[in-house]
Amino acid sequence: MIKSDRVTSTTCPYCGVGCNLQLHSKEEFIYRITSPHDAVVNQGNLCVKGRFGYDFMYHPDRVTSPLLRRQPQQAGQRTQAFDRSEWREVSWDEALDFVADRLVALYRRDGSQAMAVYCCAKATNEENYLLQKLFRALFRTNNVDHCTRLCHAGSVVALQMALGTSAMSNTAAEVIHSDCFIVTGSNTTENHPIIALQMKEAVRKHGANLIVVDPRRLELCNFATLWLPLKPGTNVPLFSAMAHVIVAEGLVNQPFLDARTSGYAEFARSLEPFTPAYAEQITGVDRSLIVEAARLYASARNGAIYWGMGISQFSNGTASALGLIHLALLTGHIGRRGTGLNPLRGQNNVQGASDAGAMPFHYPGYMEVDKEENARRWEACWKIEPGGLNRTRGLTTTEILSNAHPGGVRALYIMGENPMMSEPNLNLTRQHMQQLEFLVAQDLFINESGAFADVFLPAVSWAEKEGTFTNTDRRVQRVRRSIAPRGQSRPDSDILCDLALRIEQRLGRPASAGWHYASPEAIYREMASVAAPFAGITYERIETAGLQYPVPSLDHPGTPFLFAEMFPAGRGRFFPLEYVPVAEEADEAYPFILTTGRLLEHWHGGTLTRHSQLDALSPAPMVELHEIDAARLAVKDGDAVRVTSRRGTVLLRVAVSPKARPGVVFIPIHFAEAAANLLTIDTLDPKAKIPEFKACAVDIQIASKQEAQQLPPLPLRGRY
Ligand SMILES: Nc1nc2c(c(=O)[nH]1)N[C@H]1C(S)=C(S)[C@@H](COP(=O)(O)OP(=O)(O)OC[C@H]3O[C@@H](n4cnc5c(=O)[nH]c(N)nc54)[C@H](O)[C@@H]3O)O[C@H]1N2
Ligand SMILES: Nc1nc2c(c(=O)[nH]1)N[C@H]1C(S)=C(S)[C@@H](COP(=O)(O)OP(=O)(O)OC[C@H]3O[C@@H](n4cnc5c(=O)[nH]c(N)nc54)[C@H](O)[C@@H]3O)O[C@H]1N2
Ligand code: SF4
Ligand SMILES: [Mo]
Repeated sequence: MIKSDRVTSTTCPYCGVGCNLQLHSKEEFIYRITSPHDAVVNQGNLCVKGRFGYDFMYHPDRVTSPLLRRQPQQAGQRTQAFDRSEWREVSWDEALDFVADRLVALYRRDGSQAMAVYCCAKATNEENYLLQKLFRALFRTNNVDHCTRLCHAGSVVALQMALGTSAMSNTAAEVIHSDCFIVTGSNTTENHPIIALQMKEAVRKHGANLIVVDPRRLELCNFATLWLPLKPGTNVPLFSAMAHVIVAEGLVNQPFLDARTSGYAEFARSLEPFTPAYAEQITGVDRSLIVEAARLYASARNGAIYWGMGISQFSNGTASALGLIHLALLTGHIGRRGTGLNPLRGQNNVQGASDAGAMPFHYPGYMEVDKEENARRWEACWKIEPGGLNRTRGLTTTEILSNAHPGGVRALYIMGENPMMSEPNLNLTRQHMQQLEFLVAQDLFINESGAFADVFLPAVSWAEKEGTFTNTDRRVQRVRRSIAPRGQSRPDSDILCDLALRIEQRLGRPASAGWHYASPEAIYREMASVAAPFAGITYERIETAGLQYPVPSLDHPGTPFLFAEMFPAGRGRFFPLEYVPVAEEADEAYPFILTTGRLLEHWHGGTLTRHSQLDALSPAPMVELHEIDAARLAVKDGDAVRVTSRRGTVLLRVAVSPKARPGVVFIPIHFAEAAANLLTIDTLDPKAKIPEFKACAVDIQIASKQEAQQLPPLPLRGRY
């Protein structure tokens, strides 16, 4: 019988903007996505991914029954299996018993340090809460992390150091209340498209001055008052020179400095060498532009800063983010509407996964794992004996894999991540993956990492489950089920509770009743009962529109902007900076700087978007070059080239682009057949442990005719 059409209100599964979606479905088929004009976040606007990128759910490659590898895998000799014939379909009981047996056996043999988990910034808050609870409460390990490590880790560490907290301080839509805003290291048009619309509105309708600081000539430059095209990796001298100008010209906000900051005098002294002339030498940006940008931002009534991966993904990522924080502290452009320090969060729920404790240093609510009182509170909540939880900080994402060897990490559980595309230096990452003794993948597809697994557990997409996502401006929003799970696939939360009970039984722990939840909301409320910022959030309160945490009590209205009165750390702190160049500069053998990033139509390793109609819009790997470089190499648009670094090589087509800067080439990260991370360097920021994804040295050679024939033609896409 044909049921009538349903319309289900939910939240977009792609980026951190968190647009409201209405899924139109008939029976178990979603046939259209729209958004209402009164949607708080996006006012009815959607980008191409939110509107058309949902059909991956129905792709024949999607796995909808549990799978075990036919050929048992051994540490050191693990292989990749994409072909379904290499797997055996099994029942959920067989799959989960197998996972529980193997995990418990390895835990008994090698202890908690041998266990590790990657949580999932695409899954819900509730699911991430459960997964970290499972590993912390049952395996007593803090080796819990997720893709935030590869993303805003530098920003998070810097914000924690300077202010004592790390989320975006203001609401993105407040940009229309700024009279000057800086966008740096963020290709907002392609990666946070709806926020980019609001930025353009701020310029065109409200007359704001936009300052773009980015090596590439981004689409937003068309709206900018100033564009500072810096050389990749030189954020620290650029922002320190702006600070130098602000101090030297007396543009500081003295009352704010006196009342709300500490360490200014020493910091001001440390700025002396960072003259605009010195910065021009290093960054390649004309000194007059640096001076003008500093004046424009400092003399604004409400100045704001928005930033992305071009700040944090460097071995000097923490210092780069501190450079921006200093500008806000010097000028007092923080703590009011239309101001702020705004690291644009990437994945739909990377903010939420971090909030829910998917981190090696923090329980849910950013409660440090090495503080006794925090451990005590979670022990009480999880009904664990006092002293039972591990008080030692765990390994980060990158450290988990590099510690995959006998005596180190032996078992890895991956819920919805793809390190074999997203980690740097993939040839090395592959060796690490092979060293694991046991690997579980819980996903919708067998991606490049799941192909190494012993067991595959089929999860459902966002449209087949209930829960919450938290967007980039700390807004907790509902995710609702529109259609039934495909095949035997199950929501991550179901899989995890079922598995946890089987593990508890094997560990001989008394059945704790800690894994029977009446609803996803019951999971959320358990987390909110200990994690103070979420105490006032209930599903009823976010029925029609989300709430921005902190929401400390049930009658609190939520917090659109932070720091009106003070910083969580008390005073905002300055940290004198040194300029440390990137690990690998261009040289004779590798004469170009490679920078990597994203395209509008695709998502990371492509697991979702390349199984969607979106792939037709951008089906081919490519390298963007400036016309001067194209002439130097004697190549033209569409020619096939080989790009090689000290670590690997890829084959792709040339896209001569007005966005490129001479000497700097750009490769998008979405294409497994020419994975950008075969080239990137695995140097880490010492504090945040984030890899240097945004700069390494490469060489470019014209490909042979045979090689060229392997590549599809470039799409006729509009270039943004
Ligand atoms: N379509 C699409 N949207 C996405 C994603 C996706 O995969 N596809 N991913 C999401 C995720 S997880 C994230 S984290 C965000 C990322 O969103 P962005 O931060 O916008 O990501 P990138 O494309 O990596 O671009 C970063 C920018 O940094 C610039 N850059 C490079 N070097 C430097 C430098 O030294 N200094 C400065 N100031 N800039 C530099 C690059 O030119 C580029 O414009 O996007 C989210 N949105
Ligand atoms: N060179 C280079 N490398 C980079 C970057 C860069 O700019 N340059 N950016 C880095 C950044 S910022 C990030 S965030 C990382 C991203 O790195 P990852 O998080 O590893 O990448 P994704 O491709 O988003 O992986 C998400 C996986 O989750 C699955 N999935 C989706 N929904 C669900 C769900 O509900 N449940 C489950 N169980 N699975 C689900 C998808 O099928 C997919 O396999 O990449 C990093 N790597
Ligand atoms: S801007 Fe982000 S949240 Fe909005 S529709 Fe596009 S991908 Fe989805
Ligand atoms: Mo990210």
